[in-house]
Amino acid sequence: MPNIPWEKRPSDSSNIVWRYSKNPIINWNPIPGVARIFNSAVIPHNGEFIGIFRADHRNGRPYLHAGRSKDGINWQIDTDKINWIDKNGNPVPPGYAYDPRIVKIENTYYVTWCTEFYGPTIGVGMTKDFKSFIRLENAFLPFNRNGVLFPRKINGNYIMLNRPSDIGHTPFGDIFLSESPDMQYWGRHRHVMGKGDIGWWQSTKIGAGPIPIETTEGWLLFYHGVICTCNGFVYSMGTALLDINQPDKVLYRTGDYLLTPELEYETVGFVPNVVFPCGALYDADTGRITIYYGAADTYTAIAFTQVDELIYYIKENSVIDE
Ligand code: BMA
Repeated sequence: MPNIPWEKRPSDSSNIVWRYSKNPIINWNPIPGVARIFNSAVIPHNGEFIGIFRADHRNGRPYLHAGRSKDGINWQIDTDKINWIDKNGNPVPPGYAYDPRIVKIENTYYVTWCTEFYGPTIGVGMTKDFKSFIRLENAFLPFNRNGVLFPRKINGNYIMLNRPSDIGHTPFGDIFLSESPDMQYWGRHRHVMGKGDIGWWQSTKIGAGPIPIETTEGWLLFYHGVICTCNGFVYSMGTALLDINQPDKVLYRTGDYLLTPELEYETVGFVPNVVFPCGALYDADTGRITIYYGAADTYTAIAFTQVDELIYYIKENSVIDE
């Protein structure tokens, strides 16, 4: 994907991850009836890009909308939410839906998100053409959030990172991994990594972010980490490398965040102080990575990094706290 969004690191910056100078790329009231679009996921498609967006409607409830872009920055987002159907073509009632991820596995696009099922858990759906969207079984019992599939089967099974949680705002949380032979039955649950005092920014809870990126050094994972301050939660972004064949094994993990709320669109908004990555584009030839993140539960923003520099950084600064 040579045409993924890209901007050079500013000459006065030595950050491993740097923000797009024209952030945010999606602002307040982006389409009729929708107040805010954030925490959203993107994927390459026919030389262009498709996004699955978390759109908080003016009634306050979040739904998923599809969108298209030639450059990954300017988006045409459908004004209608995605209407899921079941395998027999019958409409599935739209519950709330938030924090989507999208991945292509063997010619099928899978979407996972936080769905309504007697409380939040992980919904799963698929599409081949972005016209009909078929709802599959929910992956887990309530309560669970941050369901993130790997982009290929590992040892014959689909693998999903996930974060057991509660029905509220969850003052705890580690990243687990579950396996499925058929995208229906999930089991062989494993603990991947915990919140930790290795960095106070991730001391309350953590959750997987974009689809893990396969590299020669392991699965590159971006995740969010949360601290509970006297003014509430603050969401930052960290990174880790997981073993290629046994991805519940953490090889390296940084103690410092890569991105934390600093700029106005991250610190001021519907929920202040949130940086929440849900999508990433990777060009293997140049090593460029574009990360899509929600800012302050209000905006969509992007940031950039270079894979070889990032991996070097993770290895040099690794602090494992398992
Ligand atoms: C989490 C999710 C995210 C949100 C975050 C901060 O529990 O609801 O969608 O970005 O809280 O409000």
